[in-house]
Amino acid sequence: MEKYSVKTLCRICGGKDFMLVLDLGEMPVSNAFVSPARLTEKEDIFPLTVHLCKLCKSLQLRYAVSSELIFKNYHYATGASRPLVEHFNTLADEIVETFVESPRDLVIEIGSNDGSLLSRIKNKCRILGIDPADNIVQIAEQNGVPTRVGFFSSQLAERVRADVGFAQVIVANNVMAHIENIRDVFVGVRNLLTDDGTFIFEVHWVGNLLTDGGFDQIYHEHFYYHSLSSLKILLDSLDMEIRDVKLVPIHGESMRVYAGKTRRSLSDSSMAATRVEDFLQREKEMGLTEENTYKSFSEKVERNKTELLALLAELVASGKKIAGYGAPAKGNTLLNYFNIGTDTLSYITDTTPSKQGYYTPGSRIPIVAPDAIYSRMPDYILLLSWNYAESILEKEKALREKGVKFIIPVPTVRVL
Ligand code: JHZ
Ligand code: ZN
Repeated sequence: MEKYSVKTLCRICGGKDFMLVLDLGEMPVSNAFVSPARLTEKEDIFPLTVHLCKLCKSLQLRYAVSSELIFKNYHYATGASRPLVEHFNTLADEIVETFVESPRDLVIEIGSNDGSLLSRIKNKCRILGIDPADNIVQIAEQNGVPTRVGFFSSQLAERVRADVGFAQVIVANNVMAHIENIRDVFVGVRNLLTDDGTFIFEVHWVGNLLTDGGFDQIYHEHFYYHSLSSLKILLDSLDMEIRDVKLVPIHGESMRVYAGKTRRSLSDSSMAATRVEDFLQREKEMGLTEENTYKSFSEKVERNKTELLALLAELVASGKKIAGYGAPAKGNTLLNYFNIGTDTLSYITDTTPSKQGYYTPGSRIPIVAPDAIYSRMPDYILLLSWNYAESILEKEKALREKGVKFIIPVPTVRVL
C-alpha cells in the first residue's frame, strides 16, 4: 500500500494549474493518537500543503495520505461531544419530519461513525450506516445501528442497492471533505437515491476557514475546503442539483447542502432556489471565487502563530501552569505547526474514552480524563476544542470563578 500520493490534477474539475496557499510542513495524520506501547516508535509524517485550483477555485491538499491509513482505526467519536450530538439530533428530527414518509423508507448515512445520528431515528424508518473504521462501527452496532464496514464508493453503492434498495435520504456529515475520489462518491450517491431522494451533507465552509475559523481545520483528513461555488461545478457535471443550502454553527460554520438528481421541471423561483443563488452570490462578494483572496491567508496564520507563542512563552516564563482542553484532530495541526509540546502543556483533557491514556501525534502530550483539570488546577487552559467554546465555558464556569483563564487560540488569540 502506498502511504501517500501527490495529486497533480484537481479532483473537482480536472484542472492542472494550482496556486500554493499554505505550507504547514510535515506532520503525522491528526487522528493517529499514539498508544503508550508505541511511544518508542517513530511516527510517519506527511507533507501538509494546501493549494487552490486556478480553474474551479477549489481549495485542496496536494498530498493525499492513504484513506486506509487515516480511517481504518479512528479515534474520533461523535458521541464524545455533547453539542455535536445535539446538533445531529436536530438534523435527524428534521430528516424524519421533512423527508421520511413511511417506516419502509430508507435513510443511509455515509461516515456514520458511532451511530449517533441514525440511532435517533432507528424506530422511525429503515436505517443503514456505512463507515470504514472497524473500532467505531462496533460502537455503532452496540447503539443499535446496523452498519456496513467500508469506504463508500460507486461500487459499494451498487452492492448496497442490490441488498437493501434505493434510499429516500442519504446523509453524510463531515465526510465530503474526507474523500479523495469525491466524484465517484457523488456518482454512488446519485445511483443509490430514489429519483426524488435527497442527499444532505455538511462540510466545513471555506468562507469560515478564511475569516472567523481557524487554520487548524486543515489536516490530512480534509482533502478539500469546500465552497458551494466549486461544489456546484462538480454537481452540475454529474447531473445533480443543489436544492437548498444553509450555514450551521458547527465546527465554526459549516454548510448544510441539500442535493439530489437534477429535476428539470423544478421551478427556479422557490425560496430554496433563491437561498442557493444568494449563497453563491455571497461567496462571490467575499471573493471566494478569486485567487487573490487566498493570497494573504498564510500571513494571517503566521500572525496567529506569533501571537499565541508569545503569550504562551510569557506564561511559562512567569511559572504559570497551562493545560490543554480537548484533543480534537484540529488541535494536532495547531500543536505541531506551532511546535507546542510538553514544556508548555503538561497534559490535555478529553472526553473521548479511546483518546485517554494516549498521546497526541507529533507533539506527544499525554491525554487524560477531564477530571484531571480539577485535581491539578491549572492557571490557564488552552482551549483546543475552541469550536465548542460557548458550551465548554458554560460547563466549566466553576473553574473560571476560581480564576482559571481560558485561551481561545484561533483565528486571533483571546483570553477569557
Ligand atoms: P471536534 C472532527 O474533528 C473529525 P475534530 C472530523 N475529521 C471532522 O471532519 C471534523 O470533526 C469536522 C473533546 N471534547 O468535534 C471531544 C471535550 O474533551 O472539535 C473531542 O475529542 N470536552 C470527522 O476532532 C474534541 O474535544 C467537551 O466538553 O477537530 C472535539 O473534537 C467537548 C464538547 C469536546 O472535532
Ligand atoms: Zn479545479
